[in-house]
Amino acid sequence: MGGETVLVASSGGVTRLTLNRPDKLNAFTLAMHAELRAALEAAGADSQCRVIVLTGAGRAFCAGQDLAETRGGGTADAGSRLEQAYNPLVKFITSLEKPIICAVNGIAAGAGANVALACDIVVAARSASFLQAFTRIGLVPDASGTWTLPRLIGPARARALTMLAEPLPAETAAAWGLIWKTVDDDKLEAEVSALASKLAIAPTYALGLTKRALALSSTNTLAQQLDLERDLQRKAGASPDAAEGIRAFLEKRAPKFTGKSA
Ligand code: T3D
Repeated sequence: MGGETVLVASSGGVTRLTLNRPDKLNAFTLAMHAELRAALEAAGADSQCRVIVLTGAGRAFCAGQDLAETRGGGTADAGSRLEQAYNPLVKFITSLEKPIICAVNGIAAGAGANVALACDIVVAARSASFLQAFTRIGLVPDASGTWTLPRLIGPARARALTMLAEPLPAETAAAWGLIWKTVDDDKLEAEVSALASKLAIAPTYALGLTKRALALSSTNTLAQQLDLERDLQRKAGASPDAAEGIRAFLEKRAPKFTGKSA
């Protein structure tokens, strides 16, 4: 299923989206953006889908913007592509109240790195790397890199990473807290499938509210965040999954979550 540039496969509550321009290291074209957005929106609206996995075909995850398309389209207003394609993509990924796992199967460069880092749980193959390639070609980091990097790894590392534009090995990325973990290349598929299967039977509604709370914490004061936690706990506490989770605990059995809000 899906289009030419994004493959879509759904099974057991998991929707897997594969960026599919392996000859060009899955660099983003406007066509790929459109297919990815359509696939993400469909997964978001699909009540059967409880977790999304984003990965790349071939030896790379994604090499960022397709620079041949950039040159072909003229460089007069590089900001307009962000406005039309990258910014809505990052906003969609970060505000979707379902978990998104990024399986970084190889190099993630430019906006490809930052789209990966916008996902909720990032697992990388040990041979993968993250490259803030932008300043190599006279551009500034985008797709939320200047927001995400200092928050995840601190300003000193964010400055060096973006200004030197050197590849960061996946293992260092994990050691710095930029991503969740690395696994041996031949274990990536199995590791991500296991995580996705676990999340596919988790209380999706509570996961979505958790994602919202963590996102808002970056701008909230402690007092605002405490109020938010109270409000979200009120919603989660009234959900059938909370009733089931507590009942299952007391009955000493595994819970059967539906993922629904009511
Ligand atoms: O104007 C705007 O749109 C603003 C938005 C900007 C967002 C951005 O993402 S800017 C950053 C764009 N990305 C880059 O600058 C990275 C460019 N790629 C590379 O530096 C290298 O390809 C890598 C370090 C990622 C990997 O190097 P390597 O040696 O393993 O592979 P390669 O030989 O360079 O690439 C293989 C093929 O993919 C090659 O095509 P060919 O010659 O075999 O037909 C190469 O041209 C193509 N490719 C790789 N990255 C891109 C690309 N083609 C178009 N755009 C790319 N970004």
